Amino acid sequence: MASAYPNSLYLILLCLLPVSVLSQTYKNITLGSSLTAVLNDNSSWTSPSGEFAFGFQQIETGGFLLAIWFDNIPEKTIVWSANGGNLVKQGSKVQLRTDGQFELIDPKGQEVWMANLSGSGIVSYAAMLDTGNFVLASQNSTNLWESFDHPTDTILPTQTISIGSSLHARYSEMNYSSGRFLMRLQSNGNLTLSTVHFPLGSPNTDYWLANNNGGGFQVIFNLSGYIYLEDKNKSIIRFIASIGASSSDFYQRAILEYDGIFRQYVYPRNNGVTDGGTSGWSTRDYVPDDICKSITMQSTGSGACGFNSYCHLGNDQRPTCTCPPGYSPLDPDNEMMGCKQAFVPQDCDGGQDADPFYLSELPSVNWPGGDYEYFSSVPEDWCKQVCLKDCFCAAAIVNTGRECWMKKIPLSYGVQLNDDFGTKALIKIRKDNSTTSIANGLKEQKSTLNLILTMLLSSSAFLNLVLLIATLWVVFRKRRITRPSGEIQGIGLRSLTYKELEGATNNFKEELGKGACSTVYKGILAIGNNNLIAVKRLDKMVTDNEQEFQAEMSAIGKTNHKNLVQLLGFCNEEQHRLLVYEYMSNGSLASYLFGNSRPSWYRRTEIAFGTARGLAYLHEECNNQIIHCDIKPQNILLDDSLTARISDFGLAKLLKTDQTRTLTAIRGTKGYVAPEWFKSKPVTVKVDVYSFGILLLELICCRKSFDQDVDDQNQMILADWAYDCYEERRMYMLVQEDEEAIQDIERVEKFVMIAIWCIQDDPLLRPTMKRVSQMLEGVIEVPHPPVNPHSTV
Ligand SMILES: *[C@@H]1O[C@H](CO)[C@@H](O)[C@H](O)[C@H]1NC(C)=O
Ligand SMILES: *[C@@H]1O[C@H](CO)[C@@H](O)[C@H](O)[C@H]1NC(C)=O
Ligand SMILES: *[C@@H]1O[C@H](CO)[C@@H](O)[C@H](O)[C@H]1NC(C)=O
Ligand SMILES: *[C@@H]1O[C@H](CO)[C@@H](O)[C@H](O)[C@H]1NC(C)=O
Ligand SMILES: *[C@@H]1O[C@H](CO)[C@@H](O)[C@H](O)[C@H]1NC(C)=O
Ligand SMILES: *[C@@H]1O[C@H](CO)[C@@H](O)[C@H](O)[C@H]1NC(C)=O
Ligand SMILES: *[C@@H]1O[C@H](CO)[C@@H](O)[C@H](O)[C@H]1NC(C)=O
Ligand SMILES: CC(=O)N[C@H]1CO[C@H](CO)[C@@H](O)[C@@H]1O
Ligand SMILES: CC(=O)N[C@H]1CO[C@H](CO)[C@@H](O)[C@@H]1O
Repeated sequence: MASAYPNSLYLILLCLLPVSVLSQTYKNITLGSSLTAVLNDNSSWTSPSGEFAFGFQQIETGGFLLAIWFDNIPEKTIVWSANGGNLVKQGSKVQLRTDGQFELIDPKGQEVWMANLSGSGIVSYAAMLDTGNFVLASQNSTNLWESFDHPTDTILPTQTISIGSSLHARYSEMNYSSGRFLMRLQSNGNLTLSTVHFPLGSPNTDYWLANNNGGGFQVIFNLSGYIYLEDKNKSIIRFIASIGASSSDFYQRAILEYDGIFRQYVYPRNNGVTDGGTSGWSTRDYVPDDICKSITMQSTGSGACGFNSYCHLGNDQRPTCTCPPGYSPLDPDNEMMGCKQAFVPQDCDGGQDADPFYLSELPSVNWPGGDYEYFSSVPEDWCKQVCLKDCFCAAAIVNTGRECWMKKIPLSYGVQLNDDFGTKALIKIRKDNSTTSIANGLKEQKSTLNLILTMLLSSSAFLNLVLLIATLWVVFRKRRITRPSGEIQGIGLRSLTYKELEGATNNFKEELGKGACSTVYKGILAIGNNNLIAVKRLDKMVTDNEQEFQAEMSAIGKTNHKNLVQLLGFCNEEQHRLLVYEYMSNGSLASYLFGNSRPSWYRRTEIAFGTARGLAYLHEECNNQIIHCDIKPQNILLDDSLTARISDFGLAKLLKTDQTRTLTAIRGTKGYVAPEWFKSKPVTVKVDVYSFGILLLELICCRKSFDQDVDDQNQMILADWAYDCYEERRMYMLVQEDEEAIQDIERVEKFVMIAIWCIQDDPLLRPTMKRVSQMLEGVIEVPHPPVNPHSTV
């Protein structure tokens, strides 16, 4: 690769740098060595520290991958492979031949893969290095081949991507064949992510661009966990992962995943020591932010998801591909691969027999690709009739602007929108199939009722009866005795009946928690990605305005962030107001933090990062700014992977406490409430910053903000004590007996400084949550906080 470019000398020097540093630690693999793929045998060549191994990994029954993986962790995560989609059978062999060629052969002796040596010289040994680089070197230790120069989908610290190099996403999580996405540093110096003309690997559409004006020379992944594009002068053009993590504390990797997102992952090296082994790989940073919206329509290709499906971001910010009603996944194991019609399509010879089909509505969904006809200024009903009668029409898209698009199969670039103009998709489905949705069933019932009414009205003999029925109808509608289940409000938010929730919670049997104006129950319901739900029953509601409630639900439903507990649905029926959330298996931060065993310092810092990011999102990034008003450990929940997820957001407005400022109506909880609540100052997002500051101190010290049982009176109020310790430069007092935190005392101090900034009496002095988040993560410096927080006005 080097010889093709004018700056080859520079490149060779760069390549040699890590080698010379590590050359003493080689464990040489000599000419004539080989490894054989054997079932349930993990013979491999490991690096001197044991961190990486090179050898065969069994991927499925009888299929082996020649790979490099992290060998010190139970997951054995693969970072490179030679034979990707072409798994080899048991008995295959990788050998360093005596003539210096390095090859993979199948049991019959046929060559499957061979290292393409560059430069002059003959290979005299091979070595698996501690960086994760596997090298073939000559007598004088010049590398003639290295796995770092031939990346598959992953890069590791000290690895670079140079001009002309690329990463290919795999087909699915466990299928190492080339997939649909590509990252490349082009010869014009632009770094891009693009879709490919699948199954070929050639690029189709760029969906992310690091730099617009060329000039890129190399992508660097350094030992501090920063990944950036730099120019020839070593100036940083753009950070790709800018959060950072020290390689001495974490195993790290960055991978272009099969869903098209480039993610940086970290894995604590001391995993399990203080944590009970609960952590694993966690995402540090990723691009692009929202792949569903980044991949825009082109003349060919399917978009972020496969054909006929549509894309939306899941709760964990991962794209989810969903089949429309009446369609089923092509590959049940890989939702990215698109959907097929699960019914017999309309027969164009069938005359005008449109009866066996109906249109199912998908609000806020659009497939920009697949148009074959467009009408403007037409009523929606007209559009529906045209689509039903037209055997080519698979779906119609309409909006409130009286526009109508006719779509043919396959539908492409499907996406769920959130700033729509009343856009909705109408999917044509055959009636006599079992896929008829509940929503549609109810719609039909309603139209039958309308039909009966019309019939009755046409006969004067039934006038009295008509009046009676009409009255009942009005009452029926007003009291909303039954609401159609499955109705979608905003984004994927379901409206549920009280009965359904009664059933799901087994008549509100298992109570998860109780607050001032609500009780939370555990339940089982097939909704969202999981079957477990948490149902929150609002006991006290200040607002009984129907529309306001709906509007609030739809606003909360539109928020979507990996550090928020996602609202999945709600029930608004007669006097019942219930909210349905994802179930969080690891309970609240309060029980985690103040429980019997102290969570590790690393875990606590991760929770601080997560909470800060979630709040920053609520304050600055989502469409309608949301002030939480009640940040406390009871409202921070922990999911399966112990990621912090903020719950109960968006309720402040519903409970109307932001307008009444009497002491009793303060929504916040004592100890976490910002001083301006008690004064006649406006309540802003800064009240959350205050509460976060208190929470951060609790995270640092693993104790409650107010604790009467301490020996020293001065330590009763955590905020005051922390300030004293900071002022007297005795940080270690705050984390006594916490070895891990003591080791990281500089960070402890930094966190305390941030907390002191957050709890300033003057809201204007408190930083924004975005800034707090950046300071916590070390992206920006933390200035020294002003004097004692309470001394300001
Ligand atoms: C091996 O490398 C040469 C030159 O670097 C290139 O022309 C050739 O296509 C490569 N072969 C394979 C199989 O990659
Ligand atoms: C190693 O040997 C090759 C020829 O075999 C030569 O081209 C190269 O410059 C040598 N490298 C070093 C570092 O001596
Ligand atoms: C590995 O092989 C090279 C070349 O033969 C030699 O210079 C070096 O000392 C060897 N290293 C070890 C640890 O055996
Ligand atoms: C992986 O996906 C490719 C492409 O669809 C397919 O041809 C291949 O059979 C799959 N491999 C495995 C092991 O499932
Ligand atoms: C890529 O780089 C070139 C300059 O080398 C520039 O002209 C072009 O506009 C850049 N952008 C894209 C999207 O290719
Ligand atoms: C990695 O890059 C970041 C950002 O440029 C820098 O602050 C840090 O010192 C670098 N670390 C190493 C080990 O080079
Ligand atoms: C890189 O450095 C050279 C010479 O020092 C200078 O002429 C050039 O403008 C610099 N390029 C960039 C992108 O800064
Ligand atoms: C033959 C061999 O090395 N087997 C090992 C494979 O890995 C497991 C777990 O790492 C070991 O328990 C086996 O001994
Ligand atoms: C989902 C479903 O039941 N699809 C069926 C629709 O009807 C055709 C034949 O009429 C079946 O082949 C599909 O499996």
